[in-house]
Parts: sequence; structure tokens; C-alpha cells
Amino acid sequence: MRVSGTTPNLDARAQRPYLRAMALREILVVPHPVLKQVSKPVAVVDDALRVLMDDMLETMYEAPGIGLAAIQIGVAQRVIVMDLAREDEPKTPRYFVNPEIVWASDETLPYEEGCLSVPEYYDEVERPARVKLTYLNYQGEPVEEDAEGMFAVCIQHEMDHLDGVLFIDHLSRLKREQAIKKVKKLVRA
Ligand code: GNR
Ligand code: NI
Repeated sequence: MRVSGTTPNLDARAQRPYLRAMALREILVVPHPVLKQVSKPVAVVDDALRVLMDDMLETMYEAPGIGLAAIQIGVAQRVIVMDLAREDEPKTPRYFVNPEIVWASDETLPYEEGCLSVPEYYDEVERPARVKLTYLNYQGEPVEEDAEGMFAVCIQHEMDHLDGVLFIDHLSRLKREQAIKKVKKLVRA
């Protein structure tokens, strides 16, 4: 029982409002029109943007997925989060602000892709096997990096989202329509 007259510390967050819980955000699915929007470059990497990136990461882990673009939670800014670590490995969160591909290999790599915005549909997409990209990290520092394998697949998939392009847009119209039909049915259920 409390007997002292000191301020109760029932809610540390109420006393320290700068400590904010991360928040889960809703992931938009096809055929949501916002997914077709072209996202805008980020002007400055500040605390508000880091709050967005924290929320995106938590939403991605919960889904679960290995990458998430801001437009998938309805925010048209050029921001991506990613974690390619396996479940049994320590987390390796990564953040990409205003990413640009500055080089892509002629060699391509076919890979069976999925997308949190096209749930439960998977199909093969062929993309450059290696890319060189530039971006700003969580601290807003410029980075140049080479990507190959799963990293190359995922960053290209995510960067497509920033331009309103989904992996099913790389498939035949028939397959794309089948995928959207499947998601609509799933959403109804
Ligand atoms: O979680 C995801 N898995 C995945 C698998 C193969 C190729 C790309 C991806 S990205 C996807 C998460 C997502 O939709 N990101 O936009
Ligand atoms: Ni996706």
C-alpha cells in the first residue's frame, strides 16, 4: 500500500511524454488506390520521421514481413524498412530514406516474391541480380551500398512501391487480375 505523499508513478509515460510506445499501423492491400501513388522525397530526417520508421518496423515484424514501404501504411514518403535476419537470428533492422539505384547488373535473378499488400499470393519476378544504391540512413547520413541475393530482390521490390508499382505489375494481366481477385475474396472472408 502507498503511504507516502509523493507523486504516484503509475504511468511512467504520462510523466515522460517523450517516451512513446511504437504503434502498429494498418497495411493497405490491393486494390487500394493509395498503393498506386508515387511517394515524395523526404526533406529532412528528423524525430518525426524516426517515429514513422519505428512504427513501420514494428508493423513489419508483426505482419510478419521482411520489408515495408511507407506507402503500404498510407504514407506517401520515400521511406523503407527491412530486416532480412531469419527468425532464429538476432534482429537486424535497416532503414532507407530517399533510396536511389545508381547501377544495376545486366544479369537477372528470378525469385518467388510475395507482398504484404497482396497477401497469400506468390509468383516469380525477374530483376537485376545486383544493384548499387544510395540512401539516407536512420541518422540521415548518406550511404552507398551494393546489394545482391535476397537484399537485391527486397530493395528493388520496396523501391517499386515508392513509385506505385507492385510485384504483380511485373506479371501478365491475367495473373495480376487473378491475384487481386484472390485478395478481394480473402478480405471478404
Ligand atoms: O515480406 C515480404 N517478403 C518478400 C518475399 C520475396 C520478395 C519480396 C518480399 S517483400 C515482402 C514484404 C512487402 O510486401 N514489402 O513491400
Ligand atoms: Ni510489397
